[in-house]
Amino acid sequence: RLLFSDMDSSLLDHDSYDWSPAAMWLERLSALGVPVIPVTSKTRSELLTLRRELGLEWTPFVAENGAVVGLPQAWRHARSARPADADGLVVHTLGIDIGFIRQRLAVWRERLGVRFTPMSEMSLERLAEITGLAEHDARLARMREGSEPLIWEDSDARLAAFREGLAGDGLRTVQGGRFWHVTGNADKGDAVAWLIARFAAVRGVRPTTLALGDGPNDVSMLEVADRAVVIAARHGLKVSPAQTMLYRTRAFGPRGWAEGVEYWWGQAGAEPLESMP
Ligand code: 2M8
Ligand code: MG
Repeated sequence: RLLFSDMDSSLLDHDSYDWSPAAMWLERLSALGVPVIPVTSKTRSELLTLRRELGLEWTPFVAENGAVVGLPQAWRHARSARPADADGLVVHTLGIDIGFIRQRLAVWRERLGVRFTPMSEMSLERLAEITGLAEHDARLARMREGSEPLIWEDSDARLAAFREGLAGDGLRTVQGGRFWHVTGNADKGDAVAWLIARFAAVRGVRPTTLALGDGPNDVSMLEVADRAVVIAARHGLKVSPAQTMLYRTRAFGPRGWAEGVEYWWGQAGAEPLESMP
């Protein structure tokens, strides 16, 4: 089995970034060898720290909404010639270079005369204030490789024109809890499908998969998994995946996360972990 999970407002509390209500499940899944795979808007730099704290150094991760995938040793093809980096990871970039994204953002800002602030133009203090991250963590959030978050400061109608313009450049815009994220042609769903195929190729079996998320940027990932959980959130954004095996939690954040895993894989769930071969 594989579990794919969004981080912000899902496994991590929206404001405090705490995950203690989900800690029991994390320990249990680790003990059973079920990989919990972070699939997030966060950067590779943020994840290198976070996965250590979560005890997930042995699992792959998807950063920047699908633009960056990190693979630990066990997930690599035996004949792969690609060398691991200093963290023991092989990193695949499925998206587009950040330089191109920033260049096109500047072009569309000029052309349409729209107002927005990309993360790269925010001071560290401002970013820390908006996100509630400590300055050290805000610095890691700014180390983007394949996606640019921005705060939209203009009308909805102009947002539609802006998104259309970017789409013509092959760029996508997805909505997270606080930011709009501009990415290349890879989304969370593409990255998760890629990882499922990789697992099947390396292990020779198709895994049973569960995905959990709270935002519009999670929909593509929820649709790729066998079972899905939409975690309740205060943002009120529409999250409606075309996925029939879907559970919506009552609790928010990490409490909702534990509720969702319990629903599908708990003792009274559809596929209890006890039944694992
Ligand atoms: C950003 O991502 C979240 C995802 O929902 C958002 O859009 O609100 C990213 O910049 C990420 O790198 C950062 O850690 C996070 C902090 O809340 O915000
Ligand atoms: Mg989220």
